[in-house]
Amino acid sequence: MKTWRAAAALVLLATAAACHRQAAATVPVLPIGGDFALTDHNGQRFELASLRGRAVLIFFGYTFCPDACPTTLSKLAAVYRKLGPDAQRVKTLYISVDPQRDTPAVLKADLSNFDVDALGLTGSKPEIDRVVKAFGAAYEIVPMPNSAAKYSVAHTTSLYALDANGHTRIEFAYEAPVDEIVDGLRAILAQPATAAAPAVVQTTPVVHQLTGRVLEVDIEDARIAVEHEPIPGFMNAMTTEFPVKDRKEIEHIERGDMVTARLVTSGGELWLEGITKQSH
Ligand SMILES: [Cu+2]
Repeated sequence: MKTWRAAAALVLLATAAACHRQAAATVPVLPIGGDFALTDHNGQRFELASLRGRAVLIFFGYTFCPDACPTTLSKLAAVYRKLGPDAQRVKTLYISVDPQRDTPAVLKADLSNFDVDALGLTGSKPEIDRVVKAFGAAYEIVPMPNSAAKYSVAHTTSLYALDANGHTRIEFAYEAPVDEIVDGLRAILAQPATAAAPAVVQTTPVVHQLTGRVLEVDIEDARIAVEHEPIPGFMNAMTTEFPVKDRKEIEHIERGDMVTARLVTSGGELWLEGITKQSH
């Protein structure tokens, strides 16, 4: 069983309303995040607390990422341009969920391609998993035996904005446009200081809808590989191997079938259930 360290999108759902309220006078503190320490792209120990006084953007990803991460970094370059003088008050943290490949040097080289005031962060897997979980993010190593890269990493794509006290204020969806992020940051920078402490992430099950084509069925291990469509806020379109809750559900499934299923994340794990063959 692959280990999932977070119940991802519950927080997304719970905070969607908050995102729309960001233009109001008060931007609520979200019950996710909290202080952490990792290793920065210069090989130095980094503590979030060292950024008190600045707004902070955080996202999780990896430098081998073919799509979401470079797209986010390009968008952030536009955010920084648009912020003008306020840009100096905003630091971006790019936290790797692929510490095996993302050494500090690799992160530093990757970030040099983008005009973003960003620090790449890595660490041991337990250190990273702790932060992933605290933000209600998630990732999954996806083996790709036939590819030179050997594996890819499916990961959540939210962008978290923290205030000058390190409290998480806004969770932006991957699709959030530049203006929404700029406006959100300005609202955060205008907030009065607060001493409210971030609470703990909940682990209530979260359900996503998955649609895709089955590439492999492994009834014995109760797993199927699915080439699936994008799962908004959670995963890009890609091939992912999923455990299934009940192997009986895949006894009638064959390679090549189009299926829909519920993708459930809960208490640090994920699985498929309600697997249904689509009629053509
Ligand atoms: Cu990515």
